[in-house]
Amino acid sequence: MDESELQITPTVWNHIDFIEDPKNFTYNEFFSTYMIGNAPCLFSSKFTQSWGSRKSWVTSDNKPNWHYLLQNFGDAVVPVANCDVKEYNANPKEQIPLREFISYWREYTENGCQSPRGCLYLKDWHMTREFLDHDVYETPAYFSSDWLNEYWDAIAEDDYRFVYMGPAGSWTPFHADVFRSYSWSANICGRKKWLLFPPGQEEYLRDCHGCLPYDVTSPTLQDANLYPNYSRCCPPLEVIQEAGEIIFVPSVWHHQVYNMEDTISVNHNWVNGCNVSVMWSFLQAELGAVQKEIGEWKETMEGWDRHCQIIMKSCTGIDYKEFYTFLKMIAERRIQDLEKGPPDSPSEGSLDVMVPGPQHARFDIRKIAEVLTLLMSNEDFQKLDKETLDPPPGEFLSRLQKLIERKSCT
Ligand SMILES: O=C(O)CCC(=O)C(=O)O
Ligand SMILES: [Fe+2]
Repeated sequence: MDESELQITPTVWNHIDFIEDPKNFTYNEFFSTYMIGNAPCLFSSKFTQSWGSRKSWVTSDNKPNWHYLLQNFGDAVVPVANCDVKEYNANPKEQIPLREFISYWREYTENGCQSPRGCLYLKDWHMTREFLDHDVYETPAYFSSDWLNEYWDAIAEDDYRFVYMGPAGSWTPFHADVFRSYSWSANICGRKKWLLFPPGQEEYLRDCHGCLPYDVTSPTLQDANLYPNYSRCCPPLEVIQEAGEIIFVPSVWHHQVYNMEDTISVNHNWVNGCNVSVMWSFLQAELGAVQKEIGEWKETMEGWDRHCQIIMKSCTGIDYKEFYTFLKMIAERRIQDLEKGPPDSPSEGSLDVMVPGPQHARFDIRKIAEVLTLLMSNEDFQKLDKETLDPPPGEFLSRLQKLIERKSCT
């Protein structure tokens, strides 16, 4: 599956599957129907019932437990966006203590959702990284094949695990997720409204300059001079997510999100063998955009290709060399897992287990070999300084291919 294949998924979605019972929903089902199928779904609150945060962060009337949050995390400095101010299709952010955000929030609510500071939204707080020993939530096993967090945890640089907290009316503008990853998002308390567009529909939402909108509900989209293809766009899939429920947002599904009441959520972005080729398509598009931007210097600037990679890294968070390192690290870890010994779990021959096992490791290796093959045939990748790629990609790929033949990965 790559981005071009995603374009031909059905366009009209007016329904989201609701997964009611954890006992009747296997990893295999999630893997094949939702991750491979790149289709959204909504998990019932039974899936989050045992989480510490569902108890201690919420009062008996289902509101945020200010007292608990202040006592445990009040001094933490958190990123806060102003939903009333638009800055390049996003909202400007500031860093303030959680204590200050909560006192703002309480005042905002008491004043009928008004404040001279505007509507503030705490978002993208790397809370679990800061408070490792707190019982907040457990990542459901369905989302456990997560190469992004596995890689960034290992190099101890970053992670893609976030906490969001916002009053009724706070919202997230139209976007698709980082690296075109999957996302799961669970409401600890409160409700959200999601407007979801299947891959490809965003092309009809571009304005006459080719830019995507900030707010897909804005009446300006009806102006055919400004948004010439808007009338061809299907209506969004609208999903109301209740307290405790988890939404799965597939790759490249653009979305806009509203908090309908005081809401706290946790979310992870993740990539694995099912969508890594989508990430690779995205990285090529990002490099293409950089190359276009500084195209006029191509003939005169020494090391133009190297500069494009540097700019890409600073805008996108990753360059081609790091993407190779990322694939290599995940593959090496899977090889190690397989070498640890003969498979001892009943998972052999089946993906119908809750923890990724040997079958999954082999699937991962096969997918990495596929993307590595694409990477090696890419002109811009071929231009990278080979000395810095260790082991050389050709050598690494043939090692993977030998392993695949030997283990006859399916
Ligand atoms: O909850 C929000 O405001 C945005 C969340 C989001 O965009 C995501 O989980 O991908
Ligand atoms: Fe998102």
